[in-house]
Amino acid sequence: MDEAGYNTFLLRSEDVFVDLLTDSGTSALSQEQRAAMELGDEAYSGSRSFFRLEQAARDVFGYPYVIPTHQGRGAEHLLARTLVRPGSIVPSNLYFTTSREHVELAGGRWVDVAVTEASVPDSTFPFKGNIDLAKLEEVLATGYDVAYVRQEACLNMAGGQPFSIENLTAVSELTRGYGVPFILDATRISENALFVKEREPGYAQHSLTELIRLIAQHADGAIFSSKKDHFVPIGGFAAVGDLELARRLREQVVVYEGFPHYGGMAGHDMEALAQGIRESTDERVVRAYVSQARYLGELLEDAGVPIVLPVGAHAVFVDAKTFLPHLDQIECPAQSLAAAFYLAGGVRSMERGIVSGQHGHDPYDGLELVRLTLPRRVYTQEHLTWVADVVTHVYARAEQVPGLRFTYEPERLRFFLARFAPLAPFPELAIEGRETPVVAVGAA
Ligand code: P61
Repeated sequence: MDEAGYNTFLLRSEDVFVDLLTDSGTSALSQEQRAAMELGDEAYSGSRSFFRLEQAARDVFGYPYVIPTHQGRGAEHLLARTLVRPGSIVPSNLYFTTSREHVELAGGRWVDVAVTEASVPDSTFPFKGNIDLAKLEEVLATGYDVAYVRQEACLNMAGGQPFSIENLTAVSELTRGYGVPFILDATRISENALFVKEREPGYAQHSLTELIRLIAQHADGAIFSSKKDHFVPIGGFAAVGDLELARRLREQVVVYEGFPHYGGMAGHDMEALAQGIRESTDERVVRAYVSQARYLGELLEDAGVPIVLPVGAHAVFVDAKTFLPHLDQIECPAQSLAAAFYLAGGVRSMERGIVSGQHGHDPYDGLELVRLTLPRRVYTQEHLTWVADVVTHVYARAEQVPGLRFTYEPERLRFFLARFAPLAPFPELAIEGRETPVVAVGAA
């Protein structure tokens, strides 16, 4: 941790035992995806692989125009350059780091219109991804220049929490009533669809395919980081319903990503993605990884560890403010707790608190979470038991975990590259007397 500046992003993967940093690009490809990759058509333009990708995205989401990008933030970049005018605003549920950054780099301003429950870890409200309609209406009615309204599926920063179709419908009607584009961050749309099926009255009989399409059709377009729901190591896209908007996005893609028939991906990447999009509608596949998160959540809840409720789609989020009550938020409790989990048992997680969320010099008193994120189709139940043991081991020694201070603070998206030093020495945390599970994961 010393070498890595107490930042889990800066660890080498070979020094990690169970890697729950992210579900981004870390899932296992299926044999069908690997097979499809052999068909990659690497033509610069007119690639067959692009047309297969376009067809898969059209079939599943229903948007006619598909603009590929190297990953999600590539699509966010194009969208911001196309729709954000200097001084305009983007109302959204909470925020996502790269999404907000691109809006601001284009001269726009981010406005949070999430429901208040989104920021309350122990609230069991089932739809923390909802937008507060009164807040949104106030923003729309005040006469601001609104670039677009954004709603994120399975809201990452709130703990992977879904919106309801009832709320989505109301947001869509309200936004369109004001003549403003409505754009989804559909990165985790499959899990959102599954939660709707499980939690929202009237949808239990719908297939995941129907629900994904229904959600997508409420918006004018969507951006996707395909590194999550589509199981690919790299890839993303924007998809829209309007030809004029598609043309403007394509004018940007040729500048920043590549020709619109590959957008920063290789032909074989597009093949894996086309197949992954189809797999992302398979309820058995989605249910399998969502229930892994639920399983880990139950182990932690049973041990009394404070976590975000309900357990979300792709991760279990530990509430570091409650876990480490002796630390002030300015001492970066979640960053320090992530370091402690690594020291205790080689478990890599991610800070989602003040280090990720504080904006410029504004004071930050929002969520302070550590995310234990589940790569899809990768880990076994035994790994998750290990993770729960590690977390509960640290919980029993929580009062000894020190705070951190920055020793290097980058100007933008500081959490990726920042370095820290402990404010007091870390205690000896490594779990003694227990063999690590005999499972070689990611062995070179
Ligand atoms: C993640 F620490 N997520 O969750 P890209 N929208 C949404 C995302 O979750 C997302 C992107 C757009 C990551 C990777 C990551 O602060 C961080 O394909 C809802 O990563 O460019 C990415 O998609 C961007 C980790 C990104 C971070 C930013 O782990």
